Amino acid sequence: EQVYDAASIQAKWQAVWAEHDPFRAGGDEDRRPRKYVLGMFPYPSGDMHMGHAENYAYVDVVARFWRHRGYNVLNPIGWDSFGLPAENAAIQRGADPREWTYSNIEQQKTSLKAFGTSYDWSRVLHTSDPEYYHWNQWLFLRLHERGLAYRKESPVNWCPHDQTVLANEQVVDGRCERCGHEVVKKKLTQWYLRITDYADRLLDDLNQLEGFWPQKVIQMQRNWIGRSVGADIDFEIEGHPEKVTVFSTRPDTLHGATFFVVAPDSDLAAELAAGADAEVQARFGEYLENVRRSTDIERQSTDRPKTGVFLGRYAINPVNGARLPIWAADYVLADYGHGAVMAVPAHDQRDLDFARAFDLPVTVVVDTTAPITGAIPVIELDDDGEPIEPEGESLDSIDPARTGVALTGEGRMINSGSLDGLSKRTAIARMIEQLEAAGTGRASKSYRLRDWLISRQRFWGTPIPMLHTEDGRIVPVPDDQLPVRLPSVEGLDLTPKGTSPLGAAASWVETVDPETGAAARRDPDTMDTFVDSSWYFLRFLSPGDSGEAFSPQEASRWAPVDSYIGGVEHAILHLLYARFITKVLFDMGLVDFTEPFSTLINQGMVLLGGSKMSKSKGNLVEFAASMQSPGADAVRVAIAFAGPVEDDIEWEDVSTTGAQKFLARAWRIAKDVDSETGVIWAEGDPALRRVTHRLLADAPGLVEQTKFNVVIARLMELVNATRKAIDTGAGASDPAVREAAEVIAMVLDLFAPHTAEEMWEMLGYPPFVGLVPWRQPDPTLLVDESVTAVVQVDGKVRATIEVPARIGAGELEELARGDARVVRSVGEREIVKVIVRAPKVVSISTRP
Ligand code: ANZ
Repeated sequence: EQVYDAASIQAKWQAVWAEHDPFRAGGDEDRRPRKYVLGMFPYPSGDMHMGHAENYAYVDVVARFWRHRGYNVLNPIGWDSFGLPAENAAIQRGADPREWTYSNIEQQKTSLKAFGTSYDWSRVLHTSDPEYYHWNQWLFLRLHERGLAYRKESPVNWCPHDQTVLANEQVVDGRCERCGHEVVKKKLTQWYLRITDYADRLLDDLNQLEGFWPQKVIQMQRNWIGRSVGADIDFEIEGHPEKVTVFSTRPDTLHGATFFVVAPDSDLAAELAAGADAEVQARFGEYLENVRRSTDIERQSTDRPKTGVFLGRYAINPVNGARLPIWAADYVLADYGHGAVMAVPAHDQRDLDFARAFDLPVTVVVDTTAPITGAIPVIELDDDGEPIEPEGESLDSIDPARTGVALTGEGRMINSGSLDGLSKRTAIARMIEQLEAAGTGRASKSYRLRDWLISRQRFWGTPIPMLHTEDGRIVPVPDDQLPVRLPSVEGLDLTPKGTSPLGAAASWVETVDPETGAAARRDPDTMDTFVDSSWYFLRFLSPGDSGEAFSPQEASRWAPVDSYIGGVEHAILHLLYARFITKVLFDMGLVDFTEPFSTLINQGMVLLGGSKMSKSKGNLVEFAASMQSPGADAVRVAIAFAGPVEDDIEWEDVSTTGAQKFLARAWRIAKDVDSETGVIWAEGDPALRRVTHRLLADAPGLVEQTKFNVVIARLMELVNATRKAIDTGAGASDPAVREAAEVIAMVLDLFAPHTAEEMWEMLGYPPFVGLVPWRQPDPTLLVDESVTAVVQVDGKVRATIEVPARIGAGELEELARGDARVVRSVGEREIVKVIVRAPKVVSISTRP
């Protein structure tokens, strides 16, 4: 007896697919509508594990689904092959990062093919190929021309272990995202991309993604951009030539400002301290030393005792001339707003904590006990349900100076001159008007988002295509001299030293200014790899094109990506950068859309023993090994069946044995059915046909909602019903059994493509089941089963009616009242009561 042999089925179909390449996207001549399905491309940093498998399995479900639905599907794959993981691994092994990277890519390609993925393999790209990074350099030059790439010296996040600069996003809880070492600040001159110019658009355009991206990701993007609306207010400083501006979201509270705080690590703090006496200078210097050692996270922590130094200087409140003592305190950050705040301790908790720590005055300017018109009063009830008279809460009883709790709620302005009596909202607007009229302030916005630092002092990345001339100019490498290729690694020491290893490649670094012919040096830094991944989805549309980064025509045909699938770890950085670059390309007229990814699907993580699978934790279930046993299809089914896509999967709870049994059961159905095609479905058993057609009707919606596990559950239901029909019902020759077997093969293709192809062949069809159009469900088979409802009038059965089993009470009542027999029996009498127990009984009572 022939048995289900996963390994040989897998090998057989992979060879057929490799030969015929059936999943290549259609070209210009293809008239079908298009879908662009993309999985976040992998790093070639070693062997792949079940976390990767999960991603590729889901991507393949979506790609295969749209093919069945009649779309011309583009589902490409490439490698994000520059970057630190490869470089570090190369350093540890003393290998050439190039050789190491490309051999990993080969290994991963083999694994992905063994997984039965339906990629268009003709479009593979590697970001570390000069053919690719050529266009990173091109992109950099375009950004530079538009003033969006610039250099500045600033304190940067520096990982002393990896000896490299990190973007804010790569610092997690004050530590290096890659190696976990504590990050310190260091001053360097670096290249930045001006993403802050796009802050408003990056924020506002999130609205169009609502409902298409996970809400969590949209919120993370919003928080990361962090737009605050308020005012800039200018303060005179005694004995200081220039005014100092602060940003405040609460300009209404300006009369309540009782002191002034500057970030200790700001230039302003240094200037103010320099003008103070020797003792202040000494104390400030000591304080600054301590501050330098703490991270931004620590500084913003609310439960940390407030520290600070009085600088012996005063700021003048522009509305009332009050003298506000100036302090340097680390809860104010140098790089947010203007690095200085007006402190309003009555209404800001951080300011209040500080005021209480240093005995500074607290002035209440918003009476939060005063009712605001339009606000709905909250009336509390006592145990007897009687309203409790409000305590008559007085401003005194909630005095922040005593309670330690700042008054941040709604209320009416007091102690604020002409603002008195106004609500917070009106007062904010009024104060901004007054400041603008007096020329001492203006409406303003602040953002948490910072410009994107892209310089890396590492070898394995895209060289920045700029030259430093002998006379101190910085000039671009001309387009026709791109790509600036990485030199050979030979003779270079890659161990991190804080300067780029490329600087030591003398014959590479030393060149000439293309305009003057004078000596010049190449910029030795390489680009953050997030530059590479910010536009790769466009390169897939015309890979290998040596004349341009991507074809705008192809982009307008295929892009934006319809379904983008990947891990939530990329919720901020990668997506934000890709959105930014897309908007720049839009402004350049190269793409006709402003958001790169129309739908985003985030899969959960695969855990082993409760923690994320990762090489560093050594808890990998290796991908390549699992392809041998239990096999690709079983792994894919088990993953998709393990739970909702967005949930984490505990690998120990995943049953590949269960999946194998299910696949064998499905396969056996195809084996038992005659290989005779072309039977007349309508002659088949209607009960089984109903199960089949309900799956055909429901699965598309379920797949679109990424409820893959439910689709598998429904497939299992159909497999069981079909087996029952074969063994104890209509028998294997019933057309309904054959129909069910065909539908099982087609839907199973989403999850277990090898088994599905095998079934399809056993059912007598030529390949490829992956390209078979979705069968239309027969609407007559989707109608519910019917039941007989009884209608009584005054206790006597007057009618029976056939109704759908799932009929609602209202609908049933309407049918009953409209039935001719019921109408006759009610006659002229008045109906006083109708009791409905859907779907079985309607009982009508009447009176004369
Ligand atoms: C006066 C005030 C009164 C404030 C009040 C708040 C409440 P978000 O919402 O995060 O943007 N601030 C401004 N620059 C700062 C900096 N560099 N470091 C730390 N704090 C800073 O916060 C804006 C508020 O944070 C600003 O509004 C300012 O305090 C403070 F009842 O001004 B506010």
